[in-house]
Amino acid sequence: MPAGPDTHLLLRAFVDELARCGVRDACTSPGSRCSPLVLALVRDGRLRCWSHIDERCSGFFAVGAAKAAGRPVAITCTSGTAAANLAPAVIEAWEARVPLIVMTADRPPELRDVGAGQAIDQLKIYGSAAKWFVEVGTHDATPERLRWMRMLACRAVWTALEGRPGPVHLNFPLREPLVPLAELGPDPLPGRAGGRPWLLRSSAGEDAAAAGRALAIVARDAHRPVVVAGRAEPGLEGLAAACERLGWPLLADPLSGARRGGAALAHYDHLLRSASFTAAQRPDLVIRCGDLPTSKPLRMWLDSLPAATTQLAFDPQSSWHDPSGSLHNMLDADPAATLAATAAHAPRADPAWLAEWRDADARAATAIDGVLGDALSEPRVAREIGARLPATATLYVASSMPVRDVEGYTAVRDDAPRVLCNRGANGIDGTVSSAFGAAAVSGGPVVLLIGDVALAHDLGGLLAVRRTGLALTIVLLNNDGGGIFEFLPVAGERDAFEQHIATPHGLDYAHAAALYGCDHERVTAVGDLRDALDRSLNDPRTQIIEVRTDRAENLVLHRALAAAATPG
Ligand SMILES: Cc1ncc(C[n+]2csc(CCOP(=O)(O)OP(=O)(O)O)c2C)c(N)n1
Ligand SMILES: [Mg+2]
Repeated sequence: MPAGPDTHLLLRAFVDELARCGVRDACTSPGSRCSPLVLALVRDGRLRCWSHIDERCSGFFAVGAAKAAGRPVAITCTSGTAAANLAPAVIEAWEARVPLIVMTADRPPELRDVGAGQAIDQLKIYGSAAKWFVEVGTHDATPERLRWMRMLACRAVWTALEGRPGPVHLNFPLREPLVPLAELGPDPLPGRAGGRPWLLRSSAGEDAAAAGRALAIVARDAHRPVVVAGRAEPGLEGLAAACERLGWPLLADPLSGARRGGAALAHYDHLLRSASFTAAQRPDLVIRCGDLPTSKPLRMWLDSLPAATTQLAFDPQSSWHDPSGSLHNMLDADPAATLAATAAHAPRADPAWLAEWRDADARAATAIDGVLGDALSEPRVAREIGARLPATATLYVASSMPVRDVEGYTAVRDDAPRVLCNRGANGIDGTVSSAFGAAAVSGGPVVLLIGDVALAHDLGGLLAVRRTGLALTIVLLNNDGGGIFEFLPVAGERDAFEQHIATPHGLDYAHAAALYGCDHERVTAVGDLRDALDRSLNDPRTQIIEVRTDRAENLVLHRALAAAATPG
């Protein structure tokens, strides 16, 4: 953390959240580097701070207190071997399933491994005995970072408690001056109203009916709820009917499986770019299911909603998807089952609320179709595939523009095919192999929509054609490089852009097809794409259906689409 009051503001917010989450006791031991942590714990006023000379005693005292109270105890120590002296207690806490919040002080990065005193490698120092490790880093006390700090403290407490309880370890690099040089002012980002934690995490267990009743209570005062559904496996198809019954707009990424039914909206990526639309359609409750969708306008919109707008996420797999720290509640419960149960208790929303969203969605669809016309462009291919594949098919989408175009341009469809994508780390690697893996276990045909760089990256994956006897339909969008980068500011850096970022390669994929024993066909018209798709879906061989596009034209087309489909 930097010098000045920032460190102390950030730590004050962190400790404030510990107290709001129910932490009542903290253990300290002496040192210089840890003084910001000690001061924050002592000065909060709500924690009983137990002082110990020896960190080993301090750690075991914390274990005893947490065990007896059944709630997490915070513990801090200074840098160096002090942190190592907590190891026996951290190990005991892990083995005995005792929740601890371990906050070690550390030297900042510039003072590590350069001969500065009392600096050892503290990163993951407790190894697998810590349930969760965070290198907190150094930050200015901006509202965004304060929000993150509050969320971090809540996550530390809930992580220590949930599932198998145990110790979590946060390592705090701290810079001098280690004491505040002036009175700390008011908090630039105060906590939630009513003393509530920034983020509450609760578990409904298997009881969807109970969760549904609880959600109906949360939704009771909401007149304008919105559901956001992102990637989930298994899919969230069941959300569609519940949202329809409730009259709640459902902003559904195709990767959620929920882009179906009378409440689903397909073109939120365009709608949410409009300041007038977002001002008019302001929700008073947001319910998030699955991962966060890729759409940047959607993410920015969620971040920009006022703090008073309750945002709740279903998170049964502990994904903690909340990069901006805007969630109020996380619920460890099945979203589709809970919303179905909610529909039994909550009244239907005013039909006008959903109708406004649907009308805007329909207008965006008409505008998109008008701009796309019948030319074979990248978004047109995504729209066509989304409309054409049978319900029995699986669409495997590559990262980069294919996943974005499928999100932005696939219409709502009740019999939509399943859509999968490697979005865990957003890599463009291994996509061909993953699609073959899906084909190995799927009853229906598997179609892979992939860019040229991603295909070049996993060309070796095509060996599965000969070695496994499996078949894919590969739709290759070949714009000779990473088309996505044309959208970024780096595209203006012409001296390095083409060669080092866009990476054109000039590969003729007909040769790759021949090498690996696939068919290859280049299509230039929508009708030809349809024919090629239909033929391939019934063919036991693997086809590469190639569509050549131009990166610069693709950028212009996307801008025209945004201009036409974004409400004025
Ligand atoms: C393994 C890996 N390396 C690098 C990247 C960075 N990256 C993101 S998109 C992209 C270009 C992808 O190009 P292409 O597959 O042709 O799709 P397009 O952008 O043209 O739609 C790259 C290199 C990544 N995501 N994963
Ligand atoms: Mg490309």
